[in-house]
Formats: sequence, structure tokens, C-alpha cells
Amino acid sequence: FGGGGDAGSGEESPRRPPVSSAPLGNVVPAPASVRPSGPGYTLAPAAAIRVDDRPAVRAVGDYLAAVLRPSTGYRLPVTPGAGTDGIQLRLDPARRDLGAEGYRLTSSQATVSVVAREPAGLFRGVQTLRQLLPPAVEMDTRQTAVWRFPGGTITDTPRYAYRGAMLDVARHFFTVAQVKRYIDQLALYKINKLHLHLTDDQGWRIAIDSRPKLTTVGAATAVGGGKGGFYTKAQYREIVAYAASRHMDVIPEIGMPGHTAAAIASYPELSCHGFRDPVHTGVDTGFSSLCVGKEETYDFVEDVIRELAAMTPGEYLHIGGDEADSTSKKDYRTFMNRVREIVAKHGKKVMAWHEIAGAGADEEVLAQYWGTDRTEKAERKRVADAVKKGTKLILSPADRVYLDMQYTYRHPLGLSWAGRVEVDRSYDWDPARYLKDVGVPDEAVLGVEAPIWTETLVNSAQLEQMAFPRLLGVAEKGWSGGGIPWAEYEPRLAAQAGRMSALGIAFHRSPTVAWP
Ligand code: TNX
Repeated sequence: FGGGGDAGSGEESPRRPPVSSAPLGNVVPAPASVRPSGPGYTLAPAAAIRVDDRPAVRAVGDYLAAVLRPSTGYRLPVTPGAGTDGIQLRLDPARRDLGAEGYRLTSSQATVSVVAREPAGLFRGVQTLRQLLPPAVEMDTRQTAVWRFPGGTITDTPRYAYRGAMLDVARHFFTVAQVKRYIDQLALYKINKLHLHLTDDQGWRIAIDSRPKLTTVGAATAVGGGKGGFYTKAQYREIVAYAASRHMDVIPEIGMPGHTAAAIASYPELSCHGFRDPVHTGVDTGFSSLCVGKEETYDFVEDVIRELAAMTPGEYLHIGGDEADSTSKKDYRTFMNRVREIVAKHGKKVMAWHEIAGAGADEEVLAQYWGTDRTEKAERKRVADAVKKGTKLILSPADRVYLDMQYTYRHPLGLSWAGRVEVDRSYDWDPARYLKDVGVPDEAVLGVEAPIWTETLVNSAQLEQMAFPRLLGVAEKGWSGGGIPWAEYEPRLAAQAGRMSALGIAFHRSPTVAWP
């Protein structure tokens, strides 16, 4: 398989079958406990994937088979029932220590097995299993290799329950196929939440039956004035189901009260001035607002939230709340609190950008912090005050984990308002301590999320160039915690090069990493 590399670098590594697989534990994110022993299990051409006879376990078996069959060329039947050979996927409800997503992986001469308490744990364990095989396993054509799993036992549980990635499909639209491709890439690194930024000034991307103009008018264009797009309800459900098959929740975001030019273009009565703003095609922010004083506004929000909640099996709806620079403080508070009631009425929990702290957030709210090293203390203190009232946090520090930030000033893609963020800087933070100086305890942090905003990104190759390899570092912060030094992470990251390349990901070959 070819070497990875920035698009156009033209570098190719020679094609040769890998001779040995990675040692146990050479995976991203780092497992909690790794005990090497023995030579491990070599996959036999006639091996079966043995599973418990439950649909959710068979589904994990089928998923693993689909990963392994093309490159190994083996048949790998997924077989319910007992047996002591091949690959085994088993549930053990007594393993309470493994929690909702943990697993234990054992590779011995006779078999490699994954045991978990829940199907989600088996799925996460299968990602580790994949990474223990040579990178060529990710190819979609038959490869020559010794498919050996290094020997020993990995016992692994996640540090944080929420390990997210956000994709902005509003600034530029991404098709169902493109979103599925990203979901598959995220799954390999044990991400379990996909936050979809569905609406913004430049486009409304989700069909709402009671408000048809949102998509006939509001979805017509994108940043730069190009082609827009939107998901039908059937397509949106298809994304949700696909994510669920990867044990990933979709969290839809409807940005409000700002970031609403596309909604106002569709329904001018939603603005206080009442005339039709065009759908915005620039990249500036902060100029649009729903009209807080009009009842029509809440009828609209109710329609949208009702229909969205009905398509959302997950517990959260994200209501935006950021950069409401054209909404007065008082109006902002009024608006956010009314919207919170509407979300609660439809049985969902509120997630919002951390500005919601200024509207009196409490234990009902999950706030997403997107500050930087330069964020003023007063703003961070407001977040800490909300935490004292019970608000929980997701951390997305923009100068670490915004995947749309340029790597360097020379890099052609991305924005730079939060700085230029090379791969080492992106990894250099600890969620447990990030807001400690203003009094936020680690217990208030539910997890981390890596947003990718798409003002400058129009296709999968560009998304991947920005997301990879920084996304792996965020995934590790979420799964393994923030305590691992860069020097320990960097060689493990470097070892992912072949795997990303085999998956067709043209990742950024950062000079901060000693790639093979
Ligand atoms: C800030 S982060 C925004 C977005 C932009 C992004 C670009 C946040 C809550 N708002 O509107 O797309 O920066 O990096």
C-alpha cells in the first residue's frame, strides 16, 4: 500500500508485505492495561468468527468479517455457538467492571477473543483487534501477509463517556455517503458521538415537513454561493442508523438564535425587521438573529424541535447558542430558556455552546466549551459558575481540537482565528485540568469533542487532510485521558500511517511526527 501524505506530495513507499504485526498495545487510543504474553494467535484461512447467538453480537461479528474478508481473502463465516478456536466475540454480563464500552481482548495460540459486558464494548474491542493486525488488513483487495495478533491480554475501558466529533454540513454540504465514510473513520478510533451541525447562516440541511421552505429556499446554496443540499428525513434516518451500527449516537444541532440567516431567508417573519435576508454566502458570523419577542419564533422552534426529536434516538439536541452578537443579553437569556423548555417537552436534553452559561445554565444543560488559551477569565468563570449549578461540560478547546484550524500558515486549507495548530500542540492538553484554574473539577467533564467547520472544506479528501491525524489525538484524550505524554504517543501515532494510507486517508504528514 502506498505511503500516506499531503495530497500532491507524490511520495510512495515500496509495496511489500508486512512481515510482523504491531506489538500488543501499539494502538490508538492507548488501552488502559496491556499484558503481553506468548506468540499470540495467527488467523487461519479456515477460521470462523464465533459469536453469541444474539443479533447485536452477530452484527459486530458481521462488521468484523466485512473488515477482514477483502484483505485476507478468507471466508470467515460468522458462526453462533461455542468453540475454542478462531476469533470469538462474547458477552459476559458478570463483567460489571467493563461497563458500557469496555472489553477484554486475549490472544493466545488457539484463539483471539473479545469479551465485553455490552455489544458496544465488543465493537470497541473489535477496533483494537483490527489495529493489532498489519495495516494492509484495511485494504479492500487481497493482500499477502501473516495475519498474527500479538499474544497477551488487553483490558480496556474509556476514561470519558462522551468522545465526539462534529461535522459542519451547513457551510458546505456533505452527502450521506461522505458522512458514512467519516463515521467509519471515527469508529476506528472509538469515537462514540457524531454531532451534526445541520443549520447555519449559509444553509439549512434537514427537511422539516411543517416548514418546507427551510429546504426549498434555505438549502439552495453554501459558502461561496455554490451548490447547497439537504437531507430528506429518510436520508437523515439512514445516517442515524448507520452511526448506531457503529455504536455511535448522532447529536443534531440547530443553531439559534444567531446563525439563522438561512431560516430567516426561508421565513422572513422570524426576524424582528421582517424582511427577507438572503441566504448568506460569506464566512462572517454574528449578524443574524431570530426575533425573541415574537410568538411566531417559538412556533417555529417548536415545529423544528418536535420533528427533529422524533428522528433522534439519542438523548441530546444541540441548540447552538453561540456568537449571538445581534441578540441583546436579556433577549438571549429569554430565548435560550424558552427553547430549553421546548426541548424538555419533547423528551430531550439540551446541549449548547458554552455561551449558554450566560443565560443561567444549570444541571439540565450540557455545555460545549470552545474557548482558547486566550479566552478571558471572566468568560471561563461564567462557565465555572454554571458548573457549580450542575452544568456538565464537553471540552472542545478551539486552539487544540478545532480540526478546521490551519496546521501552519503555509497549509492551504482551514481558518486561523484560534491560531495555527500542529499535531503536537493539538495533543498537548489535559481535559481533567483544562479549566481547573477557575474551579472546574474533572467530574464535571463528560468528555471531549473535535469539531470540523467547513467554511474552507468541500470534499472528503479535504476533511480528512484536516482531521487526520489530529482526530486521533482527540480520540485518545477521550478514551485514555489526558495524562499520556506526547513522547509516548508520537510513535504510536506514527505507526498509524500505514493504516490511514490503506484506508485511503491522505492525512497531513506533520513534521512533528517521525513517520515511517
Ligand atoms: C466559530 S465555534 C464558530 C463557527 C465557525 C468556527 C470556525 C462556534 C461555536 N462558532 O461559527 O464556523 O468558529 O472555526
